[in-house]
Amino acid sequence: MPETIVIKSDVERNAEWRDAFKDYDINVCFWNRVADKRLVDYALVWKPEPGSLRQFSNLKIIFSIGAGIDHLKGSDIVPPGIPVVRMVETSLTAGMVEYVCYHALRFHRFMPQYERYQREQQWRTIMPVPASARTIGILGLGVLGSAVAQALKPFGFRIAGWSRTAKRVGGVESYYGDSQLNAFLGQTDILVCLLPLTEQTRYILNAENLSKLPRGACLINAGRGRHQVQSDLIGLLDNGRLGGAALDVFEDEPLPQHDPLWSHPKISITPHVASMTTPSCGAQHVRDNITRFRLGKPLAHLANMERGY
Ligand code: NDP
Ligand code: OXD
Repeated sequence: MPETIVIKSDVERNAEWRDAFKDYDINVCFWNRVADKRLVDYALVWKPEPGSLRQFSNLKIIFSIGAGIDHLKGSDIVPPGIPVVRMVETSLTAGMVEYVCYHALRFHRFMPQYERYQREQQWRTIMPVPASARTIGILGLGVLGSAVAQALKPFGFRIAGWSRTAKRVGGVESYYGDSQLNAFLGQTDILVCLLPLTEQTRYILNAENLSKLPRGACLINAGRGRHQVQSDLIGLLDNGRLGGAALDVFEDEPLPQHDPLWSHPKISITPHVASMTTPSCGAQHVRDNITRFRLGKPLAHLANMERGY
């Protein structure tokens, strides 16, 4: 009898997910529509309720629909002993590369200022800065951070990355650990956050750290909303310490109607869409891992739940 995977995604994408598994030897069923819970072997989920995965007593692997696994942290979400695999797939990476490159180039070429001049019907020139005179610093040099670094390199920027452990990514200066954070921030003109949300990284984008950036530096946060202290950010933008911010993620999502971030003139907002898993590519990653599991091979992109990513 074929194995079964249960999927908890946005319902509008169910048909796409079903299609993406159709040539694979597996039954697909959807959340709240499982006939026999004991027959579920795998779960592919985004934000399951605490206790809800416990209903599948024979679960073998939990797959996160997203790259981040912070939605699976917290008591009684992942039943003890069940491995968690994070999402790593080509279209998710490509989407993040597009989002970050777009905003980095937008800040580099003073587009927020030119958009304001246009609204004010002002014909004004800002002297260009060559890419070679700008440093883009990426917090988190993992799957997404490294891909972004490689994509930005050909423009001629100086690229630096900060991670927990030292990295060798071609043409990227590696900074690592808490002791090198200040040196990394001190020379970063455009700061990109692609960290996972963990106890160590929570509120890392606070006034103390952001004040170490050169005056007028810009921030792109596509990691998680709880990386940034929103009131600190507004203060630094208002007093000119920061030149602008592109934010895709927020402490509370959806961003509340009356949040001051919505109307801040130096902030550009997107509703957590920097990148998204595409069912066809995401299913390929899940299928490859299930095949590895069936053959007794180690799983790829296994999350370390203790470490938090
Ligand atoms: P990875 O696990 O591949 O990379 C994480 C990176 O962060 C690693 O380089 C790791 O260092 C570094 N890191 C973790 N903790 C610390 C720390 N305490 N100090 C310094 N560095 C640290 O993750 P991905 O690149 O795949 O994804 C990153 C995040 O992007 C996700 O967790 C998610 O929050 C976010 N995301 C947002 C999306 C959006 O649409 N806004 C879409 C997809 C992802 P090391 O390698 O040395 O351990
Ligand atoms: C993710 C996300 O983690 O979309 O993949 O936020």
